[in-house]
Amino acid sequence: MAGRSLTRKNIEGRLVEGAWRRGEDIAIRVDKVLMQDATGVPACLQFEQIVKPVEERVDVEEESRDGLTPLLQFEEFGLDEVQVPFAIQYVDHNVLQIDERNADDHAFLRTFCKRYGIWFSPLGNGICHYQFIERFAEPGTVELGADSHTTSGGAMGAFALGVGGLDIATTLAGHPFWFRTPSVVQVRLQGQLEPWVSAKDVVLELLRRYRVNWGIEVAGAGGVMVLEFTGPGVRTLNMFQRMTIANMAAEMNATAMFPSDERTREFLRIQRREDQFVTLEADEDARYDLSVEIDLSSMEPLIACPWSPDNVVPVREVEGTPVAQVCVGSSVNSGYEDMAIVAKVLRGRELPSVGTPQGERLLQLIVTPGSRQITNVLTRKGLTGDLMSVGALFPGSICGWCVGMGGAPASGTNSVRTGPRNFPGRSGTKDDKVYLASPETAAATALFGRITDPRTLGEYPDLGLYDLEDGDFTDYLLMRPLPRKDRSMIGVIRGPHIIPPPRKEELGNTISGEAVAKFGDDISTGSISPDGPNVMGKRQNIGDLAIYTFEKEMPAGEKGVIASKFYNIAMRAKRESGGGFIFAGQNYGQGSSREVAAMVMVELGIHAVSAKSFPRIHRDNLIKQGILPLFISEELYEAIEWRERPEKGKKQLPFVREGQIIVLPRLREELASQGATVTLRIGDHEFHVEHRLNERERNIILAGGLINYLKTQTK
Ligand code: MIC
Repeated sequence: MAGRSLTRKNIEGRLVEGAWRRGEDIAIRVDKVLMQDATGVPACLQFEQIVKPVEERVDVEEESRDGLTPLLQFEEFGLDEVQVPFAIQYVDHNVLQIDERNADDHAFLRTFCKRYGIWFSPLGNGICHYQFIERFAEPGTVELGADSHTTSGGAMGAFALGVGGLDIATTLAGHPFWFRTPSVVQVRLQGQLEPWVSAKDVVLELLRRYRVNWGIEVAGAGGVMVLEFTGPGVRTLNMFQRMTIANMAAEMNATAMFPSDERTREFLRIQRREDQFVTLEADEDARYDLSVEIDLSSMEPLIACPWSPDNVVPVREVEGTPVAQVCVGSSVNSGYEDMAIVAKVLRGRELPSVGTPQGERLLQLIVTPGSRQITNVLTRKGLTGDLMSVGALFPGSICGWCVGMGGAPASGTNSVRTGPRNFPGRSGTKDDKVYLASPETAAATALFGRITDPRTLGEYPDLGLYDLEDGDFTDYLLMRPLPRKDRSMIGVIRGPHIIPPPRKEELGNTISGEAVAKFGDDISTGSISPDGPNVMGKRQNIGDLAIYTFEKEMPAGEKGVIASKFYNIAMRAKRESGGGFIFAGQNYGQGSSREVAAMVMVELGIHAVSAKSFPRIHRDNLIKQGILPLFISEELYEAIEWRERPEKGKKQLPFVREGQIIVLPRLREELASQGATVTLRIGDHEFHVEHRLNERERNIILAGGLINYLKTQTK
């Protein structure tokens, strides 16, 4: 037998069903689960629906009295605790607390964790992937997270995957995790990075070469692509550098896998967890689906220009571009060295004055270290002080500006950020222009107020050693699971907005409805269900959340007509035509794992989304909510008529002509009989549309979603 990749070894060690055959479904045991607050609330509410629907809302004041009833129901099912060895819930996304919703959600999650045996990391302790790597990730384990950047765990030699909240809920309820046998791509690293060139540049280089839909191209519909890093260059990268690369593998529709070697041991030793170290690497003759090579020594600083992480050019090509804001840290590049380099470059200097459409002002610098532990080390070494005296803002260890939670740049200004995504409007500003770059480039840019190649700064400063002293650890902030016997009196607190999500019914044989929108390529889940405090804070109530669907793409009041809001269009179609159909180009649903981007479709009566391609997570999320993802042909795409063509030079808006009725006349029959296509009619035209669903996925769609499907399995 040919040698095995590290990914394969790891997965085969946990197989419950199926065998490693590319593209075929397998089920594995999961060791560790992580959730964050923004995706965790729907995940926990669905966990309840799986084990037993909680019919009544328990009011905050009634916590202790009503707390017992649902618990007894869980006990009936033998499920009074989660069924994975380790699960943790973080609060790091919905943190602005602009009204009661965020705080009520935090209380719900805290008490839910207490009740069901889940660890809880409170607001301020750290960003999920950073804190998790520091304290919990282990080489050779399988980690699932309700956050697309869970991929960061690949830095530790774990198989780490971002998934939808419902996958998390089913895992917590004791089901194995089903997915396609991955396609494994070897990324062989040679050489060593030159000073001022960083791990961010390595991942930007991958994005520049292979683009955001690489994973879709390599792994196919529903497939998982793993970038497995090998070669002599790997050992030149420390844990935080590996995390940067693994984090942004998500941007290519992939996850990453690094070997567990001396650098891993070093990190675990610093974290006082050296006993969890094991050496792990691929066999020398491991077989890969594809191999690519990067020579670290020949890399130069790169930057992703607006509005896609793969719109990458060398920094020197955009040097001099004026910048009014620099943000460092958050989801990626929030490690010790990432922060230290900015502090060292700016130490004793002043932030520059920059010209903006709103007049002259000081450049704004926002710094978000990945965890309180990292902040403690920076503070002990005087680096937090350096940044503060320059004037940097410290909102805490939160996702913050990366997902539009504050820090929106002023209109018409450029922002350089070390975050992972720069989709249009994600920062919170409609006409934003966000560039993604390394901390080195960000620091040089902050110094001059214009994009600057950091290699012009001279000698690379000594960043000091990353080490930890007793006082740097923050484990005391974590809430550990209570002993089982003490959980019985714990009530789950539900604020007034928290309600169980809607569910679809079993699929009928014929479905029909109206075409409600037609999009171009690369629509992100952040465009489907928007980022930012107002909308992300409403995920505990899908009915409320649905109102904002596609708000960035189909603004309310387009030409002053309120009915052009997507919500109104879809609700009218649901009422008058029995539902809606969405059409789109390539890579529909890229980016965040937020499954609410599929859940709102249930609320809005959407039957199917037909697109040229889908990234894995969003396609999975649609299927699991019972929404049919179809693969549209160019002919069908063209057959859907726009409401009006734009004037020359203007953007095509996704509005379609009203009254285009779509019928899938034999859907149930066709899916059940395992045909490759389903029939779709528009007026007199008939199309045979590919669904690319495997047997399990077909059954989930037939049942009206994963929760219904699981119920049919346990009957
Ligand atoms: C992101 O980077 O887009 C987020 C914010 O972490 C999301 C999570 C979310 O939408 O809640 C993700 O990537 O999954």
